[in-house]
Order: sequence, then C-alpha cells, then structure tokens
Amino acid sequence: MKIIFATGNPGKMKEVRQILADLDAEILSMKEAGIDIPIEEDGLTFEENAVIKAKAIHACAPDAVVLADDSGLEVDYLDKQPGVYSSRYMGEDTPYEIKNAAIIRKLAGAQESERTGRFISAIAAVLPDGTVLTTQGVIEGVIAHEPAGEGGFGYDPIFYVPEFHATTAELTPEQKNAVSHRGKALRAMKSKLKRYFEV
Ligand code: ITT
Repeated sequence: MKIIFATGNPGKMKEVRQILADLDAEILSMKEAGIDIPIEEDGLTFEENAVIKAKAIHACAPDAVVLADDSGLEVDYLDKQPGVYSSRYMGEDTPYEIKNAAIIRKLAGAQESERTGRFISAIAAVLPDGTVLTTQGVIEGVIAHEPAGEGGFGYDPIFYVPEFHATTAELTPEQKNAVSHRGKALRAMKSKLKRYFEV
C-alpha cells in the first residue's frame, strides 16, 4: 500500500512516520510524491480541514491512500484560540518563540485552574475508491508559565502535561507519540484502515 501524507509541516511528518512505522506501507510526504499545490484550508473545524487537504491531494494521486492531519491548540482562557487558526495565529511566518511568549503573556491574569487547554488532531483518509474516513485525538494539558524543552514543534514548549511533569517539548518522541492527539488519532485511523482493507 502506498500512503501519501498531505502535509508540508516537517515536524508533523516526522511524528507521522514514527506512528505509522508498523504499517506494511510505503509512506511518502507530499513533497516526496512530487505534489506541490496550494491548499486553501477554509473549513471551520479540524475535521473539515483535514478532509479538504486529503481530498486535494487525492485529486492529484487517485491511486494512493491519502492521509491528512489538521490540528491545533485550544486555550480555554482565550476562548479556545488559536484553534483551527493555530498555524496562522499571529501570522504563518511568525516564529513560535514569539507566538508562545504572546500566549503566556495573555494568560498573565489567569488563575492556575484557568490555564487549561488541549491539542486536537483530526485525521482524514481518502481511499482510492473515494471513501472518506476520519478520526480524532485529544491530549489535555495546561499552558506553562515559561517555555521549556527542545523537542516537538510549534506550541510544544508551552504545553505542559501534569502527568509527565513536563511540556510535550520535553518528552522523547516516543513518549509524545504515545499520548499525543496525533498519536491517538493516527492509531484510531490505522485500526479503521485495517478493518476497511480486510473486509
Ligand atoms: P499542514 O497543513 O501542511 O499539515 P500546518 O502546520 O499548517 O501544516 P495545521 O493547519 O494542521 O498544519 O496547523 C497545525 C498547527 O497547530 C501547527 O502548525 C502548530 O502550530 C499546532 N500544532 C498542532 N499539533 C501540534 C503539536 O503536536 N505540537 C505543537 N504544535 C502543534
């Protein structure tokens, strides 16, 4: 089976490869598949945007299984921002040091109990016959007072997971994938794909 993963985010792609490593499939990024098209993510939910990305790439590679992830950070104190706008928040090219510092500043007046948030990942698959499958995964946490850790990408340095006493940027890739929104959503998708192809 050939799987094309519809992402241009190298941090995401690295995690996806590790999480899908046990599948008997060739896993290609969009770039490796030679596909370079702009995709307008104009959905209002993570699931809608994941389906938009997977369908756009399916149109270019109809014989492959195409997967896409749409994900983001919801911060309760900020009315669930940045949410589906996580990568566009404060500008797509703004470094995460600046975005992360801004979120911490915005929470300056928050009580400890108000610092809750979550990472959400929606995964969509479009199969060669056009079937669309979707799954979702969530990890709950709190916004840290200071960024910490060098691992992961994006908002990981400010996403503190109380059970680990660490941010997701301080976890090893294996630890993060075992508990992350993306790990959960992709493992659920693996089960759906296995069921679909065994029937
Ligand atoms: P593609 O659309 O090409 O996959 P993207 O980075 O634009 O890349 P999204 O639209 O799904 O992807 O935005 C996800 C953003 O949410 C991502 O850029 C980070 O800012 C944030 N995010 C999602 N998962 C994360 C994680 O595991 N760790 C840290 N930040 C994460």
